[in-house]
Amino acid sequence: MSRRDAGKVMLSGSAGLLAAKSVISGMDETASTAQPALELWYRQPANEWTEALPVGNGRLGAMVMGGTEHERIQLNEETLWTGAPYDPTTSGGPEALPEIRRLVFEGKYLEAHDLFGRKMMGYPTDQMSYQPLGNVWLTFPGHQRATDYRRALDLDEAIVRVSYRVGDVRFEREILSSPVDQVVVVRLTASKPASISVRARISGCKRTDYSGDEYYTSDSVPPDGLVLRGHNSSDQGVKGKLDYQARVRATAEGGSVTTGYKELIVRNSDSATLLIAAATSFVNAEDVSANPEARVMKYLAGATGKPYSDIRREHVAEHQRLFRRVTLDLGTTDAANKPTDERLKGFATANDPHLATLFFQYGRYLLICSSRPGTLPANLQGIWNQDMNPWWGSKYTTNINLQMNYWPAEVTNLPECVEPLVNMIEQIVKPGEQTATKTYGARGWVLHQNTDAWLATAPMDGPTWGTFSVGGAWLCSHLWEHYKFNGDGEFLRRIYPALKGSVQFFLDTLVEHPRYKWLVTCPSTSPENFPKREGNERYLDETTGIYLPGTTICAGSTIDIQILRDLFGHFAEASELLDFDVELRDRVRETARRLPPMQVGKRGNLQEWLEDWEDIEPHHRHLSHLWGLYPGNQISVGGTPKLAVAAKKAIELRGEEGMSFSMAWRVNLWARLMEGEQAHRALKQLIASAMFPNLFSRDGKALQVDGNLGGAAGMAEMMLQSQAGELHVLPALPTAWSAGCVKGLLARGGFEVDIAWKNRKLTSASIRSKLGNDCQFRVTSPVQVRSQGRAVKVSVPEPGLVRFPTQAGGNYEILAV
Ligand code: FUC
Repeated sequence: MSRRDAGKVMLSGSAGLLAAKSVISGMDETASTAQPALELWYRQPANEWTEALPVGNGRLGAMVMGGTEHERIQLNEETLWTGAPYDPTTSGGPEALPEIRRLVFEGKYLEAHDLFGRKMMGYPTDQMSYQPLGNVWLTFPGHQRATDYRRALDLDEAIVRVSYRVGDVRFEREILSSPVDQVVVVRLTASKPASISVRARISGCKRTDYSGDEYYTSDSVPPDGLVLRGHNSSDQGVKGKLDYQARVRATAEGGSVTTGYKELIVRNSDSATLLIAAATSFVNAEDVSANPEARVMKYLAGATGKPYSDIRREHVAEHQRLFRRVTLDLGTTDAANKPTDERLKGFATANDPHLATLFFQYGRYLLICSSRPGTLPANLQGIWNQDMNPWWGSKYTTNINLQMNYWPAEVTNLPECVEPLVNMIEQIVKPGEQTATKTYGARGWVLHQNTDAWLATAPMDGPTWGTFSVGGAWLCSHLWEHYKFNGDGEFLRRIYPALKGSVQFFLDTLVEHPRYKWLVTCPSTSPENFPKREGNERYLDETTGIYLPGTTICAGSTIDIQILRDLFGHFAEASELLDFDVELRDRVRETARRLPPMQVGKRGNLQEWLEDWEDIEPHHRHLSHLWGLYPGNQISVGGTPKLAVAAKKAIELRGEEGMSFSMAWRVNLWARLMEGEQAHRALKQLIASAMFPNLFSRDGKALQVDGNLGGAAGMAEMMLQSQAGELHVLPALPTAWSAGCVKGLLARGGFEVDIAWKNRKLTSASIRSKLGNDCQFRVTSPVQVRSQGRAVKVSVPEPGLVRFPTQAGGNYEILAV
């Protein structure tokens, strides 16, 4: 199907119609040059996994290397983790807690650290790891000498395409992971009949290090298939209880399909289609009783006999239903004609605004491909992982990374993609209650700094990391944000118990600080950052056996308090809206008043801790104390100018470099400070220095998808903000994006917004009101508001703000006059 044909598929939805214009024709009101296709492309196959191109349907992921003679398609199924349902929560915490607190308040941090490690830490100390499923290997005899090679990932169709020439025959390969048919499909075509010959094998993965009691077997399934059967790995004493299976089935037009020893053989066909299905026995975090074979056979039965053109069409339509809601044009230069790896190499010095556009849309693509309704949330690597022992276990790290994955979801018009996160939060309340009771003697629920597919909630990794007790409270802010965007009262009712349970935990565990008299979390930490304190030196941590620069343990870190201020505020508002729990609401408001204020330190910085400690590592990757600026909204240039200055200072003290999630966070922070140039510098730094050739963001050596997703969110934040009860368009526009157009961003209060600008000035905005709320719109120069051809009467509540009523379903044009 050509690009133009694909466009027809999506013309059914109204949002799609809008989007179609600029994507299909490449034209736009403001852009002078036609936009190139939204694709990552290369002139050579991938050598490394971090050059391969990802597809995914939320559950089933594949990385395509694109070799000509030997193709490797690396597979993931998102529920394949090590271990089995387990609860690492230990008992004995409540008895030790008063002593741990006393030690912290007396400044005996190392003693407090060790006691926390002995009495409150979960066991095993680490959680379970996300696993690769296997590989499909394709051999195309005689294809080693290919010419005219091209490998591309089309973001608009969610298809990887590999094409090349051997002799006078042009070969093309398409690979997709269909959310409709729940299979990965490999389609092989050639320009000459009878040219497709391929041998396929499938293999699983083995751990080469410890705890290797996992196994797999592979075999052919005559007359047309392969099967992989396997069992997952035990991990740190948690016995593996997951079975998995994958199957490949081939159909071909012309020629023959047969099987050999562990091989599937297609000979002399005109074209061929391989269907790859996979599943595990995972049902949920408590249940692993599903039958993977039954699941796989069902997926295969559904897709077998369906023409590839139908599978493809339905796949593309379902992808575009989400993907095409937002279009972006920041202008295009000649650099856009180069392959993606070359563009990346030159990006630090090049003028290539279209690469930023591509990066933005890639972020949206990766979220769509790794988090769809009914799936697990996107983990540290989304769903793409080839390692049995991946960095950080490829888990759900809840002291920034999981949350950052969802930063772009609302504003870039992918609210459905949040559903897996909402679901996880609902599910995690139960184990979180166990941990609250057994570890703290408290009501409600708690989640610390990490979780996994089994929803472990205990403190983990050692006291330096595990004293972060607001991971769950932070997740609750995502529930609230989802409500702010969709205004759905039913949804508010649905999430209320999770908010309430989180609130209850902190009502029971906040303690009065003996010196300051504020209510504080204790023990606490500011994620992973070691303050300079007397006695903080090289220290052998007895829980993990590793040397640390002292301990991070403290009372009432700034991030804890910021998160709790929001949690309490959101809960109080929710209980008011739903008319629930009047007494509890009063108590929560009273408690919120006793939280510490944010403080400014001696360097003019927003303090990271209650005390004005400096950091052992001043350029530390986490920016936790800036939570109140972004993702929170407790610091703003207009509302709290002194704190905004202190926040700016705090960002500056962290320096201008860092790995991907750190740079992505900076983009959002600078955007909130309305510093477009700084936001753009951070974005350039992120793209130029923290990306693999396949545009996967990296934390040191490994993929971490948070940098992609947080970066995309930051770009949206530069173009539209709505956290202050008003639409603020172009709040942080850099000179590099002097003209442009974005369509389909979402704002809190139920608005969908298109914005066009020239010379860094708004030319027009178009607002679709979904809920009929009044719209407040921030302006820097006079505008006219029109709807259905008529002027709309506006009021001016304060200089720089216009306000007008809207009707649900109404369209409003804002025109610069
Ligand atoms: C936090 C970060 C690390 C990494 C890990 C997954 O611990 O500090 O850099 O991102 O999460």
